[in-house]
Amino acid sequence: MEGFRALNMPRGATVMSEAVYDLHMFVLTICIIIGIVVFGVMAYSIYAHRKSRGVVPAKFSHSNALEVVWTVVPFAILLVMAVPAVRTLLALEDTSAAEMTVKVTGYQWFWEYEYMDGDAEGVAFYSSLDRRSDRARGLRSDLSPREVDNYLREVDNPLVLPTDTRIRFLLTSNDVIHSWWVPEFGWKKDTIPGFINEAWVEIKEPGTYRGACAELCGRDHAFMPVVVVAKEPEDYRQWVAGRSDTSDHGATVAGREREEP
Ligand SMILES: [Cu+2]
Repeated sequence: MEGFRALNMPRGATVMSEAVYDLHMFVLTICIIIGIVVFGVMAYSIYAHRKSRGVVPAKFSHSNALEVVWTVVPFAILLVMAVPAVRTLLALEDTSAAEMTVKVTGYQWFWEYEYMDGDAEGVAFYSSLDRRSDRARGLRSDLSPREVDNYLREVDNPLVLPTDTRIRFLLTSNDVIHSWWVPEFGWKKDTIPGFINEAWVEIKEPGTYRGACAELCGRDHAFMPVVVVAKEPEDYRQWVAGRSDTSDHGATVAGREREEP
């Protein structure tokens, strides 16, 4: 059963990813019922009305009643799917009533996170590929990717967020288009130079959530993973307290010296 479930879309870890999952299951159920009915009628017709039984085909060519039915019924089914779909889409885009805001900036090839308000205001840091992944990715490296936990899926400074909190993201870029993507959050958003996109999450369970840049952004596109560590609000506050005076904004990127942008 577990293997079978792996074929389905994951539930994700946020309020919206679950809403998206529920919508997906609702529409999928309707599709399966339609599939069973249509193929069932087809199979029955092929079997019951076959030539060898001597069935004589009907000769009529038009039926107003039937045409009305096969127009109105699909239309009604589409409406039944459209209403919850639009409702979910609007909720996904509604970044109002956020309890805190994090600004995400894409760079070639790492991320910057800035906490915009609350206790964490002023906390800002770069998040780049962890050193062991960076070492192992070289062609003639002494370190094998097999020896690295979460190879290419680990960063030096993960984004730390509180659970059960409505968090707004402001997403932009400093050079080319990137895309910030954590599959378990149920969305991905392009980060575009000169534009600010918005999105939001409310993470339900503490844990580590991994993603990646999802927009081909140049040579090291494959080497800018996203790691989010979700903590209980109390643990998050402790992290902020221990963090705010030691912003390592000037850290190096995976071992290489880098200019301050
Ligand atoms: Cu990128």
